[in-house]
Amino acid sequence: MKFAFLISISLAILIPVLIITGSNSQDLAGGSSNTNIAPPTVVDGTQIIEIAAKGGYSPKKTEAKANVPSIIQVKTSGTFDCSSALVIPSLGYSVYLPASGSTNIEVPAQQPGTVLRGMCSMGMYNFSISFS
Ligand SMILES: [Cu+2]
Repeated sequence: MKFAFLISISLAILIPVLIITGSNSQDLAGGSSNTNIAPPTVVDGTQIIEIAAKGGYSPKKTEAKANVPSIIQVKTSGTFDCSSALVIPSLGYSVYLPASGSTNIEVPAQQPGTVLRGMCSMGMYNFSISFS
């Protein structure tokens, strides 16, 4: 419990910093004004990559670390459009996201230079995560 408390304290300090430092790159990547999506962070050896899904995906481009197992956390909030039908072809993964919530997708460590692409089932919306 004490550990969890320390984590939440450090997150409370870290998250505003991450949002401030990440805001420039997110704007360049097409903007994500509606959600508080943090850039990838490594927690206990696992990289957390946040993606928002609603009327498309944001950020559209994410830079992540290679050679670390990752969890893509897809956040939905009143998502009733087709971005809730998510496919990641190279992982053979597809899911119907809940209208609101957070869905974890486990991704094994990726080689440097790998670009993981996700899209709605119709291929209309997409995002990419570049590992280096
Ligand atoms: Cu679609």
